[in-house]
Amino acid sequence: MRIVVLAGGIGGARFLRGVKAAVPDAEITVIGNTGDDIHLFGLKVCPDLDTVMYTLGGGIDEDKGWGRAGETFRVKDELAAYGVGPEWFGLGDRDFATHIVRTQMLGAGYPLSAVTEALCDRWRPGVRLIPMTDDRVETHVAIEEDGEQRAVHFQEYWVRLRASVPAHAVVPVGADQAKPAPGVLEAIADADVVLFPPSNPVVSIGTILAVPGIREAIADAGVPVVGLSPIVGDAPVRGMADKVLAAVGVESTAAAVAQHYGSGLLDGWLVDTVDAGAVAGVEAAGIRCRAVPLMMTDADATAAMAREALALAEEVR
Ligand code: GDP
Ligand code: FO1
Ligand code: CA
Repeated sequence: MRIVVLAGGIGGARFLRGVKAAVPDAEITVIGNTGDDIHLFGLKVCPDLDTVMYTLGGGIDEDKGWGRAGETFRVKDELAAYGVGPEWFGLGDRDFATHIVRTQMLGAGYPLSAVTEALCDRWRPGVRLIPMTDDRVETHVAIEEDGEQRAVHFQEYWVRLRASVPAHAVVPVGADQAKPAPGVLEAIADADVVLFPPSNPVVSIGTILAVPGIREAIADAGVPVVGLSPIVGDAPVRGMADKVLAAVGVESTAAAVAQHYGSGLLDGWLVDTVDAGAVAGVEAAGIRCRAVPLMMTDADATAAMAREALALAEEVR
């Protein structure tokens, strides 16, 4: 079975563990969000690609959900001693090596997709991980801080400001000019099913869908497209997705997220059992909907979510 999964960071990576466990012989292609990418200290950092790679490859810090296990921050401290920041972004010593290798290869002329493949040679994530594009895309957020309006990089909004200031718009800068990375459209066209994990609908999946051609390829693939809600009980399970949903005018409910994707894209939608009351409304909008447990508390619960998503895909096929 060929499964294509659009993935952000933590929500996508953890769900992918469930997909791997549920269908061990599946051929899984992950289209990763690169809108969170940032250049720091001359290095290219790809948080969501790395979160998927480390999580599936056994190198993730399980508590934080990002960065390397057993991490130290000596390089960061030394940089700070030179007065070189940003101090608000915690790049660890082990993680730095990944960004050095990536930046070196990019400098030698390899596209990000080839670099990602090379990094995965070490981590063996058990999926094919492809960035959504080889072109530079950076999500920026129009904010209001101290009475002034300005645009900041997504990481500054998310990590430094903790999404605590009003956001008026979320813009995937460069997406309109970006091309899907090699293999992305082919994987979608060859897929038996496309899954949207419980990733951030705006800055993870929304950004991937903003690359011209990807949304169209999914709609045209003629295969079931099934998503899982990252919103449970009208709030994100973790993080601040409610803030970026508000910025694009979408309510923080499982039903509103389904309707934001729309019946033109989504065939099936899973909501958590606490949101069972949302099922009828989603179905009225033309999207098959089921309420099942959606908390990725352990491996079994996560695999069960993947099985439910694939079962719903069979129902709508
Ligand atoms: P990020 O890039 O690291 O923010 O990760 P993603 O975009 O892939 O996923 C973030 C989303 O995952 C958040 O909006 C969370 O609500 C959602 N999430 C995290 N853990 C769970 C879980 O156990 N169940 C569900 N349904 N959603 C979750
Ligand atoms: N998230 C944080 O909240 N604080 C950090 O200091 C931080 C550092 C960091 C370093 C490498 C990396 O791959 C991810 C990192 N993240 C950090 C997570 C990252 O900002 C994610 O993009 C966001 O959490 C949303 O996806
Ligand atoms: Ca992300």
